[in-house]
Amino acid sequence: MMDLFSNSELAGIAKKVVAGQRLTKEDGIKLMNSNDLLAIGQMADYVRQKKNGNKAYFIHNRHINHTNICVNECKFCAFGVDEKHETAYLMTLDEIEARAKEVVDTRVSEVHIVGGLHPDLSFDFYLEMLRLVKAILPNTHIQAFTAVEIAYFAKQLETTYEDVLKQLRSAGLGSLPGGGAEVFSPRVREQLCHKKISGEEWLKVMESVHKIGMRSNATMLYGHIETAEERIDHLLKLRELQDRTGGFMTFIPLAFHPKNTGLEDKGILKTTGFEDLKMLAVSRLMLDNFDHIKAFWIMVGPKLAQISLSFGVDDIDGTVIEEKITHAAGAETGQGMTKREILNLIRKAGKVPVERDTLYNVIQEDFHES
Ligand code: V47
Repeated sequence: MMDLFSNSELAGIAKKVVAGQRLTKEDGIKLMNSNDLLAIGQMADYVRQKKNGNKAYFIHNRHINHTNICVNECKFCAFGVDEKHETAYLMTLDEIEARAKEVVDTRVSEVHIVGGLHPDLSFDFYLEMLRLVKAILPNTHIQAFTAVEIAYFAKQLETTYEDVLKQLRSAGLGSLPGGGAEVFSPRVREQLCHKKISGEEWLKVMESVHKIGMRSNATMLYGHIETAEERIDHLLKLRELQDRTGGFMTFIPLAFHPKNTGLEDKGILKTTGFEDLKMLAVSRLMLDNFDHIKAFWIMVGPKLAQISLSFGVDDIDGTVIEEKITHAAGAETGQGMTKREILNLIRKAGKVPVERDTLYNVIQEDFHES
């Protein structure tokens, strides 16, 4: 690999990657500002190969977004609305039960539940929701509530993050997804989501999650007003927490979708394939202590998610079934993919498909061609 890059502006970084050395903030910014996508991709692929061999992971999951009612009013979000908005909804426990029952016979191993910050829903509703889903799907892992929701519950109950998390865990919570991180930069948050908890607070919630022995994911919403430096700072803050706790499983860069958001009329366009691949590959290179980098196919599209398997990515999420957050913001992808379609994408990329559970235990890896 070194020979290939000996004349490249990235030769110094390639040398470090091959030697397994940690990249610096300056390296990260240089990578973000470089257009040598193939060099960046090849380095990321080298790291991916070392960490995950030829395996590409997916999960049989279903998403449930119980409410879009949210007090936070983030400018980048087209999903959250005020209680009085014509599209406002809150699923009843019966409706949530029906969604869980839909997948009883389908070997779904994970239910992913996130929603808005509802102004007056009691904490008991969430506990009841978890108990209900767990009763219907006892062998299914529930990955639910972003760090932002956990902080909101703790504030409402005037208690600690740990206390909230332990109560939710007793009701069936298995792990936390990575949403709500956005970009940690106070400048970006001030402009886009000033009501949302700060980046430091998001990290504190995750530290509590890891402290009580639960795992979680991490995300970054990119492609709006953030700078290359702010992206790298975000990755470095995650890397620093991961050094201390080891609790993160996967990092998922989330490609911003502008339609119907407060940024649509600011001239911000959808992210492009080039940027998406670069962001995924740079994430692989900077987050040397994360085992997995995931391309959420709902956001980058199945075709790009497939290509990203040669650019540092080893996971393309899963069947999903019903997704509301990105689709509210104009996603043109389907609502779900079948296992057969996922297997085909992975195989045609020359990788070995591995169906995993939420915690990356292998469910199946010997798939017969079908
Ligand atoms: O927290 C909001 C983001 C997140 C938009 O942990 C938007 O495995 C793009 O976190 N365009 C929710 N993104 C989704 C999420 C997630 C998805 C899949 C897997 C996992 C995981 C986590 O979506 C929100 C926010 O950061 N978001 N609006 C938008 N217009």
